[in-house]
Amino acid sequence: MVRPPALAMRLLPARGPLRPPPRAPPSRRGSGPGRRWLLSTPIFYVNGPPHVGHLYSALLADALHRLRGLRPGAGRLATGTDEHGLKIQQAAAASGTSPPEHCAHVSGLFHDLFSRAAVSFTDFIRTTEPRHCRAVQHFWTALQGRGMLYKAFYEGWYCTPDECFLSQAQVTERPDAQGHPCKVSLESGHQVHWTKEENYMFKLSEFQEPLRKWLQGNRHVISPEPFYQLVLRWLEEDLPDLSVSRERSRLQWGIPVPGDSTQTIYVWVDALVNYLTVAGYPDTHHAWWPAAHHVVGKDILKFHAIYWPALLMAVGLDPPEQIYVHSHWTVRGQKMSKSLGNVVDPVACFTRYTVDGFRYFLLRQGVPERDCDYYEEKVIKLLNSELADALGGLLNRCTAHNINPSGTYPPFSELCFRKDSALMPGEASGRAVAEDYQLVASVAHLPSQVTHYFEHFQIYKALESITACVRQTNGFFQRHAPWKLCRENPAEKQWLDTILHVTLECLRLYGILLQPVIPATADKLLSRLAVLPEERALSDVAFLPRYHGKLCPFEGRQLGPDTGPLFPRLEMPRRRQLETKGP
Ligand code: ME8
Repeated sequence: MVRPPALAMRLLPARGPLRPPPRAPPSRRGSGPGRRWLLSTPIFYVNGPPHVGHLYSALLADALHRLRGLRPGAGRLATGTDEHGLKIQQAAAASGTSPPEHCAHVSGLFHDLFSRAAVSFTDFIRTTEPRHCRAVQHFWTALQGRGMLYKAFYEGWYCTPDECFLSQAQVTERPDAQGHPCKVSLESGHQVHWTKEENYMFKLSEFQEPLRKWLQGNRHVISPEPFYQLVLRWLEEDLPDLSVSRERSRLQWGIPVPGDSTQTIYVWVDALVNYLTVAGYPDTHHAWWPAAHHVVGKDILKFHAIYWPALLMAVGLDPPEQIYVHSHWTVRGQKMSKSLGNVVDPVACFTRYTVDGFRYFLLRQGVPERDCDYYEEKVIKLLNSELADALGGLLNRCTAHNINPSGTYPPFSELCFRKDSALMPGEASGRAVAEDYQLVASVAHLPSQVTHYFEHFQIYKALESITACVRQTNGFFQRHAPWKLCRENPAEKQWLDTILHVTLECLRLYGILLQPVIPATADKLLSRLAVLPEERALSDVAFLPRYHGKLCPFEGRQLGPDTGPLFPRLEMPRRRQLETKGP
């Protein structure tokens, strides 16, 4: 039986009621001028090589970090590897190497993947680093110093693949591969084992009310909203104390409990403290904490939204400012798993679709609220239609020599495209028509729409809006058919230049807004438009200033060199092509 936590707690000195800590002042929160943010991905287990799911978490955090970097403020992005615990100890044994060698190798694979994927991390933490061991031991000592730990006999189920303890209600029985009955975790389906040992317990049960108050006072702290509601529901259930150490005789690959050589710190406490380590804990973290914004998968929400805030409150620190949660990628409708042989290797995807192509696909198709499905045809169809044809085609059309022979950012004419607010009823608007005014309004609104969607963790919606505007711009170009206008006729030339100017302005804006998602392609686009690196921030975005009677710094500028198609058209896999051709 699991020892009832309340019983053990009665032996401890009584303490006053716990209150949730006050929030940080608004100036230090995640939005507004001069803001700071410490974005993080989960730190990944090194029991196997990285797959597309890990990459997705990193890309979400990277895109957010890059977008915020386009505005004033200071930010960091941390990622890394979670290297302690039974599961890693076992993985090293299975691969015939020592844990340190095994960890160094797999951690290197994550580091390489993220570097190759252009994830702009500012820190890559490994939990085996001395700075982290020091932070964890300091954190442990702080918990102990505040009377938050006690020793008790723990008896219950432990799931090594998930590295977590489970109650009877969280366990079920299923046949294993050989058909023998086997106890598994209800949530993950992984096998569990009965453990009985003396551990340190954390008084998690004391934090049920403070956690509820914290969440009720910060309605947007966990997004998307359904995950916030889920955590509130969890908090209505019993919240038992948490075992936070393992007997050293069973687990040697971990950080020892300070002052007790018989115990190893539980791998999840070790892992969660990484967010403080990267903030400089225990010396300089106050400069960054609590401006922590964690991006996590739904599988580890409980650890981040319940255990972690409680542990932080227990040492007198604020909970994180923001927890962004995403769902999972499946492959052709199936969960990714080694046994099914359908694990998607991101490096192979970079070769197939390019780095930016795969970044775009994951961020455009990934909807954090629900699981998303990956299959090759879907990626190719999306990239061909949105990046190669719509965006690349548009750039091609307005820079092609036959239509823009001088290769410049041509002048805008107020006479051809008159400001709609200046028009008297019935007065002609030059050559612009109603849809053109709609285009200008949509594109002018786009930067605020995109930043709003990013900050609400709806990057896919931001990309949807950009794509809709690209479509509208192609419509504008098609509608006015500038290739039919005669350059020798001054009135027609004026209108032709205006069409090109408006289109280039739209493209400039799309280039700036796409930087967080497809950095290399956006750079290529902006360089082709001769937009200098120092002209690519959100403050430089002012769209179509000439329409508002202001100067346009790009007007008359020579375009940058033509370095080929913006994005390559991809071939459908042969097998599928044949399948879809029919008889
Ligand atoms: O849980 N789709 O590490 P982990 C999308 N070390 N994302 C996925 C995914 C999928 N199919 N599979 C995994 C751990 N992920 C701990 C974390 S943090 C202090 C410690 C992503 O290697 C997702 O972000 O099992 C998930 O939460 C994370 O990888 C789990 O990685």
